[in-house]
Amino acid sequence: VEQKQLKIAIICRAGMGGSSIMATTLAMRLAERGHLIHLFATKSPFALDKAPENLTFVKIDLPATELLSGPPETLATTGTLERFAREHEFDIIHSHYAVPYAVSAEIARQVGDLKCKLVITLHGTDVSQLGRTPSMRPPIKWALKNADAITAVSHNLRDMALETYGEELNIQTINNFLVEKLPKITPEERKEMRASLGISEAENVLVHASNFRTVKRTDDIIDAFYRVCRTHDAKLVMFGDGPQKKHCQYLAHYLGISDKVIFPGKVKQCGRWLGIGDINLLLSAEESFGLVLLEGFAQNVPTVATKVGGIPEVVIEGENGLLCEATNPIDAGRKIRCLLNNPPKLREMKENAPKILEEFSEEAIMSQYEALYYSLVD
Ligand code: GMT
Repeated sequence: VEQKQLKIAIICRAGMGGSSIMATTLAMRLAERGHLIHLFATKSPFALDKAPENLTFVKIDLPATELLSGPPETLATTGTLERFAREHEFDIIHSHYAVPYAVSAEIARQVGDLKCKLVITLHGTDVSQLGRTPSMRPPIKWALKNADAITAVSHNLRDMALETYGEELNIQTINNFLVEKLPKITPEERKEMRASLGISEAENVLVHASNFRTVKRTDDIIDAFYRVCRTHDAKLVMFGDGPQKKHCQYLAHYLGISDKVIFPGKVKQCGRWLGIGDINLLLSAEESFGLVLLEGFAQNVPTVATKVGGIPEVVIEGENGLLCEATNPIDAGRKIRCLLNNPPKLREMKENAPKILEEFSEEAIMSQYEALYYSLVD
């Protein structure tokens, strides 16, 4: 049976980050499946390369005001959504990241007396940090209570959300997925990409990619690497940019390892760049999922990652990585050395790394979202 075409509004953060990649890719794939999609963000999301025919990007205009301390994003999103929802009669509004989009969407429904259903996907700090902030929790909880469906990107995040916002909520886990369009780098490309950063084929390379927010504990990465350097010849490549980057550069300099730590900044197709590495480091203090781990696995790069949040749902100890204690660079350094000291084990883990990706395929996860939408509108 032919399934009904759905009219869906998706709202996402425009800046660098996993939630934006997930929401944008979801929007593109749904449009490719024949649904009519409007994607809302304050600027064109970086993962939106070429919009398919059924996808319209809507820029949320943030009015400049000298009166307030920042642009009123919540209201601008509300007003834009409400206007488009009336005109296009959306079946569903799907907010990615609860703050402020879940709240904006629920206000839009009430302001415009809209009949559309509301789906909210929780991504991480909208629970772990903002959910625990007294000024934020009540309005977010209000939107969650009124939503027709709530999803969280890992079981751990779902459990934390129930604890934070109330056990009475019905929250289902729909995991993140690997964006499959990036082909694996070839050995020749790996050689060239390494050479472009001054790294030879034989060197041990540790990689990291993030937005350098405090929660990523990028300074722990430098500290752990410093400990590895005492016994091993290696390089560390830290892709991305963000608030802690300068501090990391200073720390590498202070520890006398700045010639071994490379900061290429933001790179296109970051997932492919991870393929130059032997181990992908993610030492976050908290992490609801860790999309970057899937990107590494797709390039046969296992990980040393902290045992926090949803990371243990993605990292199978000894198969695609090793887990270490959070905020403990000594432990992280030990785990990295353990892999570098055992090349056959590291080789085996590189081969095994992509196995877990079957669970997190685009096809599997897209079908779960589509099934959820149909369960709400049928
Ligand atoms: O929650 C955040 O801090 C931002 C958010 C983002 O926009 O990327 O990151 C979260 O969502 C990603 C996609 O679901 C997850 O892969 C990240 O693990 C998660 N970050 C944290 O939990 C710190």
